[in-house]
Amino acid sequence: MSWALLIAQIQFLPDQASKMAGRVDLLFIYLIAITGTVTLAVAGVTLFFLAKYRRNAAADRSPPASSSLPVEITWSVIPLVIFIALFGFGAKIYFRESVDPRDALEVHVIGKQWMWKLEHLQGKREINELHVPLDQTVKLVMTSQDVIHSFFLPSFRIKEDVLPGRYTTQWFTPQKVGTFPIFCAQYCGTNHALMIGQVVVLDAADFAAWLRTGRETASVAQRGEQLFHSLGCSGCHSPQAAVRAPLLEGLYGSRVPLTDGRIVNADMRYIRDCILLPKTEIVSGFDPVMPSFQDRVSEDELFALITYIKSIGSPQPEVTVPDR
Ligand code: HEC
Ligand SMILES: [Cu+2]
Repeated sequence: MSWALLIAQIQFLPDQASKMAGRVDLLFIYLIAITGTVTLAVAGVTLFFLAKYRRNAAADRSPPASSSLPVEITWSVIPLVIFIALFGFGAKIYFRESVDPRDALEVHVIGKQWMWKLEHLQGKREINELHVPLDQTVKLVMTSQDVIHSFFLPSFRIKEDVLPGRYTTQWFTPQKVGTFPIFCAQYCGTNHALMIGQVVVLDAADFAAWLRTGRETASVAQRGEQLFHSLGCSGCHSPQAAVRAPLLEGLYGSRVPLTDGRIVNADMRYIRDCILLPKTEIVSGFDPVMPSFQDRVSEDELFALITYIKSIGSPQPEVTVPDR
């Protein structure tokens, strides 16, 4: 490869493929500019004094005059403003990213050694590849079925840890048609470096066509409903059941009083824990008779059950404020 070609390949930053990318880059450049300026200034002054006060130079070595208040104030206030601005800028982006968007396409992500399994709510599944439509906000709900991974989409300026036993979310709005890399950014064992893939951004029509390809699959909610029957959930959670258990219609997004006096948001975390750790949060007024399904359901079955419970969920909007 010639030098010109090699240099043409060097990019200071990855593609800006999401709406957030420009803002993140601006913050990054601001940070580099400030720290670069300070570094150069300190190095410059150091070199200047090295030369000025070198041995045998005819410089004035008498102790300095007493300090000057205006100088002290100037060099305290100006850096303060510069660094507070940095904080404000970063906080603004952070808060924007932390609030879950409404009306987003939900995609489930399961990390495992050493691949990414992705699932669209319509039921379509992918491995190491994520197809998304242009200009549509995509919300990722992620978990791991083994160790800690990290879902990293550099072109969308998104990186989030993917943890066993927990759901983490991230979202982005693709702004450019094309393919962009997926990496795992958390060392997760031998083949960590091979845990890569690509995001394929299609325009709306191409995306709709892509969704129709392949064989017809049940939606995630439909699979959840089947599981709800085959695992015996419906044996307790139905009006005809002999056991007294709460009905799950309208549960998602509501607030649930527990026997210990707490009131919790019925979000994905809560429903997941109800299924795996039923003894930790007992709904007020019910007996703790629900068995744990800890080793009986896989991560994608959990997604399906929760999506089904969501689908029979609440008329009110989804709870977006976390418990903490
Ligand atoms: C043996 C009967 C029984 C079975 C089987 C059962 N549950 Fe339960 N479930 C209960 C009872 C009783 C409660 C209320 C007490 C508690 O919180 O543990 C409950 C609570 C829940 C809650 C919290 C409800 C609320 O109003 O906050 C969820 C969610 C739930 N179960 C889901 C499931 C799912 C999904 C399955 C199947 C994988 C399942 N349950 C299987 C008896 C059962
Ligand atoms: Cu990994």
